[in-house]
Amino acid sequence: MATYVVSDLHGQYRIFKQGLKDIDLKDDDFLYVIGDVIDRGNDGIKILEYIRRHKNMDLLLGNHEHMMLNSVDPFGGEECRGIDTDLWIYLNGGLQTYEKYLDLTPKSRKRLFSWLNNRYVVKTIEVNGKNFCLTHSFYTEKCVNKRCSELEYDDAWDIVWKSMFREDRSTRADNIYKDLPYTFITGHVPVHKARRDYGAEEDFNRLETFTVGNMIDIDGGCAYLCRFGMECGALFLRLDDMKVFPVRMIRDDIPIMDEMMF
Ligand SMILES: [Mn+2]
Repeated sequence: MATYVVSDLHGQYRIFKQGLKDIDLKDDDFLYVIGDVIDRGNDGIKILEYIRRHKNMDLLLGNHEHMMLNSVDPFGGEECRGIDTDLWIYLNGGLQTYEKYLDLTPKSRKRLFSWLNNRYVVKTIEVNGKNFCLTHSFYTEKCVNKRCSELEYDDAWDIVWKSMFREDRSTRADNIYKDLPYTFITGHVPVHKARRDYGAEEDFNRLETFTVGNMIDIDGGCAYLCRFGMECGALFLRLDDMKVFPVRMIRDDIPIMDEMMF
């Protein structure tokens, strides 16, 4: 019975399936996907549906799912007029996801919306006597183990958008999280960027997790599209023994809308 986490798949279905094969996920294992399944790549809706249908997987929301929830019609209609519509469709690569979403029947759209809206934003778990806090990006006490539907827009926004690996120094991992009794597992900021911003004396183009204090970044940069000489892909992490299973992108994985890079 092992527990795995992965983040920021950004529509890369091949990477997702390859990762499941590599970790050899069993029925009594569990995989947490900690946000940003959709956008940038083309198959986000397909991955969301795959997670929704499997009992040994769950999703925590990322900023991309949060934007989608605040753009599309909660009742399965075709309209996209929520408060995040411009941010999602025009600025964050939501268009191809929205087009795939429209291919679903109204009933399936409504079911997907309601499932998404009932996912956690921050979740604490214990594995092998060790306490982990899973979050797409940020931490506030009031959001711990709360589902998106239970939270105000601004409270969920803080969790999925703010980052411990960027912003100002007051939100940085080595400042305000070090006294909390968890190992934090987050995504949102690709490890290459986090490693560079922290001035790590390493080859920051490697596809490898990045640890600062009690926080581990596992965003392998599926949204980066192998540009700038970086090794991109997904980082599946087994929490039982902290073994990392990297899945590298290849040129064929590059999404069609490649102008949408960040
Ligand atoms: Mn993100």
